[in-house]
Amino acid sequence: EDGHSLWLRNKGKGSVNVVCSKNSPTLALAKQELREGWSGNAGATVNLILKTDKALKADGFKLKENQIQANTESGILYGVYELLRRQQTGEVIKEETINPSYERRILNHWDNPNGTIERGYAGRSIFWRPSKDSLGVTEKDKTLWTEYARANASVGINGAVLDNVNADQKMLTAPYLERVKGIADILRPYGVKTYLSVKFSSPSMIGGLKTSDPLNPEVIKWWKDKVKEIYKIIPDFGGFLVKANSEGQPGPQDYKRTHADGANMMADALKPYGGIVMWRAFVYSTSDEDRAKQAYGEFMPLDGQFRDNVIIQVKNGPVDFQPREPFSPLFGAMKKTSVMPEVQITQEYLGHSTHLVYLAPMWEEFLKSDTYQAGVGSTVARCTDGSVYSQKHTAIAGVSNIGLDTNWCGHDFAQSNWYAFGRLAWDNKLTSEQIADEWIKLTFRNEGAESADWNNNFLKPVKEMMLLSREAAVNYMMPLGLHHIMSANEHYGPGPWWAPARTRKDWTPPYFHKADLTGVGFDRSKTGSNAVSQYHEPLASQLNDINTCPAELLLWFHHTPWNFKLKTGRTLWDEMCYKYDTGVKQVRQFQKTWDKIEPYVDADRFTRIQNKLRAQSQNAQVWKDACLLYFQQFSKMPIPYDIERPVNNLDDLIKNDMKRR
Ligand code: BDP
Repeated sequence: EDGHSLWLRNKGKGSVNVVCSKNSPTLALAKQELREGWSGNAGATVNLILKTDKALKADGFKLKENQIQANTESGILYGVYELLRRQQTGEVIKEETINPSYERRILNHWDNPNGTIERGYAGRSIFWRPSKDSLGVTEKDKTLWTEYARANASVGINGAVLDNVNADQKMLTAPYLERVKGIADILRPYGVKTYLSVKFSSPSMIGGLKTSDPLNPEVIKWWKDKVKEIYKIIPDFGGFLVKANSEGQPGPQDYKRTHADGANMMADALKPYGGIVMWRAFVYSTSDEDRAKQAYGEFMPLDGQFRDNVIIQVKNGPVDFQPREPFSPLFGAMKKTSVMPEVQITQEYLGHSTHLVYLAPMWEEFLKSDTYQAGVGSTVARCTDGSVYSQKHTAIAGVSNIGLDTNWCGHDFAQSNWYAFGRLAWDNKLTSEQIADEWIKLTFRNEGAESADWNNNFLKPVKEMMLLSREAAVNYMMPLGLHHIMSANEHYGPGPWWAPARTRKDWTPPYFHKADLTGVGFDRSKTGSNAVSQYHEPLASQLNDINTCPAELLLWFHHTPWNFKLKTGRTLWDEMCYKYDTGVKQVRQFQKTWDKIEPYVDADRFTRIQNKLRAQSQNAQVWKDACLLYFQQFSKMPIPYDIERPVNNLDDLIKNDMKRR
């Protein structure tokens, strides 16, 4: 059991007649899936009906027990996957109209043309290989890409950006575009569009021009020609993703132009073909300004200046995919511009593919956050899916966690995060509980599993473990609003001490935790950096007041005295100690839970996951010891005596951390 089959392991138990008047590659797949996966009434007939229906969006469908109706072929395919999933998980199948929350549900692959993956923890790229190897598409490539496309389609993902946001100009040269075409041809029948991250300075780097100034006529022409060349070979190409003037990447500001100038220039080139530009708002400079405030500061003045085929892609939090952040204040605030959320599926800051961390609770918390920007109930979900503001295009992106590892994601449970991203992108109102339930059933329930027994002794405890796992990680890594205190560069272990004089301050943990003898935390209140003012009332005031700011974000917004009394009755220092300790205990409990389910799972997956949980336990202990012993130098208070003592020395932890650099 190598985990390669993901959540797609159920073979159908019955026969079915599929009636469909049309044929096409996509419809052929829909029929094949039904025949191979059918576990409804044996001998039943299912009608697949393509028909224009105003109640349905592009990928939506009407579902009945024996019928799927859609406007588009991909709608039919999604209907088939929905029907089969419900059969397999025992969910009711009643007459329903089902539309996706977002028009575009996209994976961002941070894959480099040489086959490495930035922040990838599951092997090398499935799309790209070391440059000494040919770019030719092999049968093996095709098989893998087909499996990849099918997995995506089964959860509703309909787009893939094939290369890193730190883009390589090579990607827009003919040999690479030829391979992109090869990939697109395989993904197409599954309804998955291809997109590319592009380097803003491509015209000067590969086009022989002297500039990449977005207002220069030759540059404009270069992009138009390049786009034409792409659509000639990939007629359904999705568009560009651009990281500009961010972390050293080139951009329009290099030519004293704005983000809008840059994005619009590309949007105009893509417009005739229906392509879009996803322009990232992940920007911050070395200014003394609070890093958490900068994206808002740069993009808000541009609201309303973007073409309607530009979508501003905003990370869920204002800093950078930390275990817990408040939502980025840009959500809901940009009212005249399309905005799309970007979440990170790959666990850059959450234990890579060693820690079991189910991320749906984090995304659910984020999507359900109320921005108040258009009154109560203006959740991030509703502000981005077209419910609150009319947007020409809606989208959501997740930074992929897959690679060439046989089980795709490195950790068998990390597959649940790929699955969950797709499901939430399809329906941003789903609960993480529902998604975990589905995923466990599809991934672990064997043919013979006796229901009540399996439900009580496998499904229930494993689901509980998954649902607790994100909070556990927050507890043992960065509780109470702490953020960005990880070890530098690799972003795996703890590193609250790291602050070499030469390094940009806003890359070092002390910039973010600001621990001193008086307290700990970043003062973003009105008397501090005033980041709170970027939020809408009543949230701004709630966050601004140390007494009403939610405890889980306390140190994000307030430099808090060590002896500050929390609602729990404990001082901040004691609370911090208990949080770290709880995190360690939770992982120890996960180990017990997992050992106990041994009779219900194959030996391969059992052992793999057992080993990973051991490593996670050790790591959690290191996080706890490192952070408590480090912060204790400032709090100068004892670790509450009912808590397990640290087992590592701070000096050793620091020495080991430095050695790894
Ligand atoms: C950070 C990553 C870096 C990415 C950057 C981004 O550490 O590798 O390039 O985000 O999203 O989280 O552009």
